[in-house]
Amino acid sequence: MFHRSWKGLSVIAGLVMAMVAGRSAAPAADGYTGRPYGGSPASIPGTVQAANYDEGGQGVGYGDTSPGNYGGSYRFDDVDIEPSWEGGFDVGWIDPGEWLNYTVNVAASGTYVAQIRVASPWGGAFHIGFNGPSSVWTQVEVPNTGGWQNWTTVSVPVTIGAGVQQITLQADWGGFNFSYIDVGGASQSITPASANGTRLNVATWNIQINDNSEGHARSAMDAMMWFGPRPDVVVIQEAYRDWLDTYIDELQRQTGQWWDGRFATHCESGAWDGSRCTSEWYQGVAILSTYGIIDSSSTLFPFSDCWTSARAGLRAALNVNGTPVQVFTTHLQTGGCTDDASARYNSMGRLKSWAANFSTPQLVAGDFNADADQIVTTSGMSPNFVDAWAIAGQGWGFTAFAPNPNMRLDYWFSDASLRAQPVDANVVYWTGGISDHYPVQTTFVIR
Ligand SMILES: [Ca+2]
Ligand SMILES: [Ca+2]
Repeated sequence: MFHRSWKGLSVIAGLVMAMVAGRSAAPAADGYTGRPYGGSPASIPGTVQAANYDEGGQGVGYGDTSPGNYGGSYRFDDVDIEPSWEGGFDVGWIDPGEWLNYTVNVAASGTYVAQIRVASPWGGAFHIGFNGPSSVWTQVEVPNTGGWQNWTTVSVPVTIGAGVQQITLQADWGGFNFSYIDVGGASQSITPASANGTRLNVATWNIQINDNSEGHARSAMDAMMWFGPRPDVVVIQEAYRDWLDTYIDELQRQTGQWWDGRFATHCESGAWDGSRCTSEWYQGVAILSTYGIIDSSSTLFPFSDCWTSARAGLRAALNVNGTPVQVFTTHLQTGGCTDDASARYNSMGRLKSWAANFSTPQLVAGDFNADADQIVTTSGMSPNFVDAWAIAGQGWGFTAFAPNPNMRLDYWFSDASLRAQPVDANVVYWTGGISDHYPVQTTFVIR
């Protein structure tokens, strides 16, 4: 499973010898003859540029299937490099099986988030590895970003050891460009061996307010309590302002437990006066929880669409066995009356700035109305938040619209510290006729 340039067995042998000798510095892969570009290993945490792969040539620093550099930029061996529209350079013309090595120096062992900047008109997949003290070899999917220079960030948690080692990026399927890897968000408090921590089961659902009857409100809550595992926290969009107490009442009836809740309404169309909302809409978002809400607040993202002049952001701080967990939700703009994509990116920018005022761990859920041909939500939420589906979900995760979903509109994110670690995520492909969206269930381990 390890990359052929790693000499996997001798790496393991070298590591065992190092441990026996009690050395803290881990050995580089035995027999590896590549040298870091520019003379010294790139520092981790930090950013590694795609075009700065190791010196040593074909079969050592890289494996490239076509002679020469198709992009004609930056370096002149076989790796195909072109200028990136975001600045700097990217590696393109990536074919399945091609690979690149990067010698890095990891300052401290721990769990980090590797964020890889990619662009692709149809999607792809690659493996990222850390050898030597780390033994990481994991697959990362590249989404369709809408073009060769439409960049997004894909994230994966990696638990790595300290010392000099190689990062390897190997294409499983080609068809994407790659510009850099940023490894950061180290948290010594996270260790993979630690199974303790609280498992927090959560679900988000756009419950479709076309039917705003009390019966519909109760049916939606009732349905969510049938999910397995049963959610401890429920976040809803297209919720009806007047039913907050009804939502809570139905959850309590179904579970026999006490529930807490908060609601925030969007601002009615034309009612944003430049600094405040002069008239609330009937529709909004809610956070409902079996854990007590110890603090809450809301804000408005004043970018208009067909229905509203500003969309609500809601926050509730939950007391999860003594750890305050900040849960946020929103429902972003849609309808095509204005530039929805800009409105959503601007709203996500506001959401990130707002969330930065509060403690971690943080979770964000909602309906981002993120049609793949319009926006890339993971990019809008990056680098502050990591898409839980990318870490713990299986498959595409399409949530809209019933009965033939082909869009991912609904998400759970966790902040990049990953103190809320996603360990399971699934779409509940059943709506009971309640909604045109499917709910997204996720389990986080809170530490
Ligand atoms: Ca080439
Ligand atoms: Ca190539």
